[in-house]
Amino acid sequence: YRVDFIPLEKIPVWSPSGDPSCKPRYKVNEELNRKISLFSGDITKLEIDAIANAANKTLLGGGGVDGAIHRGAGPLLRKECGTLNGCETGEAKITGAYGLPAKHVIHTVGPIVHDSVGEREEQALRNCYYTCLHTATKNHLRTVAIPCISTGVYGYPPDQAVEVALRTVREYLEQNHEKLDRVIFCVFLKSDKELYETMLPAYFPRG
Ligand code: AR6
Repeated sequence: YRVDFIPLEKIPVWSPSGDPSCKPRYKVNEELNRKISLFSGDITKLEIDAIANAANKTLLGGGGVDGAIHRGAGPLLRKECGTLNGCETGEAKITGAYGLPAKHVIHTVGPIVHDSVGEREEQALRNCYYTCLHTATKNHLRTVAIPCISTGVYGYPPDQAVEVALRTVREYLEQNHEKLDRVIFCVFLKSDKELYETMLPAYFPRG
């Protein structure tokens, strides 16, 4: 047991504070609202069923959140990743989490944005979120945290990525609410925390 591990019980369900700065885009659904959290910090500390990794196609490690996950998990993660034959953009592969407090890592590969976001990139990012949730439910995992995929080194504008993330999770939960207990949006930058706080009321409005 390590004191800096964060169990699910310590991660509050998201609840909006103050006036919503955004018009709702979906109906009020308190059941879904209770399944959402916004966690600001290091995803590798979360003691939950699965954390998603914003990896690259080799799955052999890298910088950013990928680097943090591999550092925390230790060399056995890289060893298992080496048996997976990589991963295509928009797809996901699941592994153990080894030295991390989570039970599994779901590795996904986001799109690289060169100049502006097109249909292809948006669809690929949507696929990342969808397939992470689908991989979790297929494996009977009920609590999952997802970082801001593609918005670091891969250059996806965070203000556009947040909409894809929230929309995809909302739609997935509407179809599969009985299969998941919690989806945690894990933000690392203050600017992303603010973006999510602004946009969450549009996708998960309160009654
Ligand atoms: N916990 C949560 N989020 C984090 C952490 C952490 N410990 N560290 C960084 N972030 P990035 P990408 C945030 O660049 O854009 C790697 O080299 C970060 O602030 O990690 O999908 C891979 O191997 C940002 O908001 O992922 C690939 O080559 C978000 O994670 C490439 O980067 C994603 O930033 C993938 O690029």
